Amino acid sequence: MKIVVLTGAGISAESGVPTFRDADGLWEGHRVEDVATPEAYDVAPITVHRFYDARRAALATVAPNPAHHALGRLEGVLGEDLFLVTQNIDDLHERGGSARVHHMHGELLSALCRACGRRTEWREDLVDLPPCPACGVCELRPDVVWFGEIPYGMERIERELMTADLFVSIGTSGAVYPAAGFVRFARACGARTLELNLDASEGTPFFETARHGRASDLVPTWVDEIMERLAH
Ligand code: BJW
Repeated sequence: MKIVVLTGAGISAESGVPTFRDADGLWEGHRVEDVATPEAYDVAPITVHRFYDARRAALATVAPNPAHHALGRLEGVLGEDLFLVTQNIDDLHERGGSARVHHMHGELLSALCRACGRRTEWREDLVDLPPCPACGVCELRPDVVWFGEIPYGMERIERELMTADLFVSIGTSGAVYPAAGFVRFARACGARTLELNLDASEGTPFFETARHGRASDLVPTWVDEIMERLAH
């Protein structure tokens, strides 16, 4: 059985990483257009760097929760028959045991050089405008995908969706495209579809089945069900 799992901010919420569109979301203290577009970065790079530097530093204070660990267990059983694509830029899936994670919106622990295009693993602040280790130019930006930019690896994602038997969406509001369109694409290609989310989302009507509750409860239960099915 080939499974594609899409995750969003809701899977990391119980680890203490704020979501984007809930009441205490990330954009509460920062207007989206101040931090999440390339145009905003051009106007105020230091503001944007401070925002992402703070989030990068906060990663050290959080840990994966049972939902991340459950997906790590599932990969251990399914191997390449599981494709995990996340909109999240944190590293909680990796720390939860998932070795192959497709970060379609980039990664906090990576810097992108605007001069040479090289992506470099990065754990320090960027606010002091350090030089790119590859070309030496001081044009490093957060390696994340902002509005108006093309998410990473779309062709690969489409290929995986086309061959999926099951598409599962976990902890995402279904408000941001192209990820919000995956459920319809997967369905059109013949996959079954399941939503696991805290409550009804914009995407809920497009799923065959939806279960609502906390990811730390829903995901381990669902993974146990799949493992049970695979064992028989
Ligand atoms: C729990 C829980 C718990 C809480 N347990 N659940 C008009 C129509 C269609 C599209 C567009 C349009 N106008 C513009 C567009 C395109 C635009 C877009 O979608 N805009 C919308 C606002 C309409 N998209 C883009 O520009 C994208 N690029 C693009 O389209 O390029 C063109 C192209 C595509 C493909 C091929 C070729 C060309 C880029 C989008 C980039 C998004 N970037 C961000 C920032 C990343 C960096 C960062 O993290 O700072 O990505 S925005 C932000 O939203 C972030 C997230 O990944 C993304 C999605 O948010 P997510 O994960 O869903 O979080 P929330 O907070 O919204 O939801 C959390 C959910 O969890 C909620 O439902 C809760 O209930 C739930 N939850 N606790 C389970 N404990």
